[in-house]
Amino acid sequence: MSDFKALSEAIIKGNINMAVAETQSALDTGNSAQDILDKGLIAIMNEVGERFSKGLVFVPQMLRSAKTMRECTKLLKPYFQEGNSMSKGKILIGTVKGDLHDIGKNLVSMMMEGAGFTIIDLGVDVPPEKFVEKAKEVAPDIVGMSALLSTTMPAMPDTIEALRKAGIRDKVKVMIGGAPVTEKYAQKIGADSYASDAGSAVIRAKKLLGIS
Ligand code: B1M
Repeated sequence: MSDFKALSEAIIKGNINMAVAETQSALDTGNSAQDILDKGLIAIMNEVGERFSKGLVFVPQMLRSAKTMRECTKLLKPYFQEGNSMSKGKILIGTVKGDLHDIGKNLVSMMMEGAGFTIIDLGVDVPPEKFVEKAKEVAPDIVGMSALLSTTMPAMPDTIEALRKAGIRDKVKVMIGGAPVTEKYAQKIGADSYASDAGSAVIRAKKLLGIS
């Protein structure tokens, strides 16, 4: 099985063509899509983050690596389809106000979709009132929020409060996630569920809605 060295190099350099070719080659040589995602793409983005913390790469390079990773995940999408069935539920998802990170949110959406949920994706930098407006319109089963910055995490309780003020808090379940978010934080702000990664987000969403 691959050590994903060439893939890692391509993503760090932001070489989309090479990274996509390496992802395809990893699939062709028998690596599972889950391993490519966890041991390859996500591990490499963590490495990019560490390099950024050390001042070895800067925002434009980080952005390029993110774009490269996004292209690679497209190849993995078909492998996370659980088969065609009726929608298991509606999930309204977005990255919270002030936050532009969307790779994690997109992976969660991809896995949820693969598991049979209908996804309504509000994108990034979503203010509480936008979550409320769309939730009123589409009546989701779950409102999902993602935050990658410690400075944007407070937008999560703000959104929960906005849902409460709009009178729809008890009509939806709230799930949160993102690298700085914890189970403890979810409990503190009154979210119904927390997931540390895209795979467990699916498991937790099913549990929230009583689906096995
Ligand atoms: Co940013 N960034 N960034 N960045 N960035 C981090 C998050 C950081 C940890 C890097 C570092 O310093 N080591 C740091 C945050 C520190 C902190 O607050 N704790 C940071 C910073 C500081 C910044 C800026 C402030 C930098 C600057 O401008 N000086 C700036 C902020 C911009 C803004 O948002 N307003 C910034 C900008 C960017 C880019 C735009 C360049 C780019 C994002 C591009 C994009 O997303 N389209 C970027 C990137 C790529 C990163 C790192 C390197 C990678 C993030 C990522 O995609 N990880 C990141 C370092 C790191 O995380 N190690 C970093 C891979 C992804 C699969 O993981 O998103 O955690 P993650 O998602 C996981 C789980 O968390 C979970 O499932 C996912 C899949 O398993 N999950 C959920 C996520 N959402 C969920 C929702 C759920 C359930 C589970 O339920 C609804």
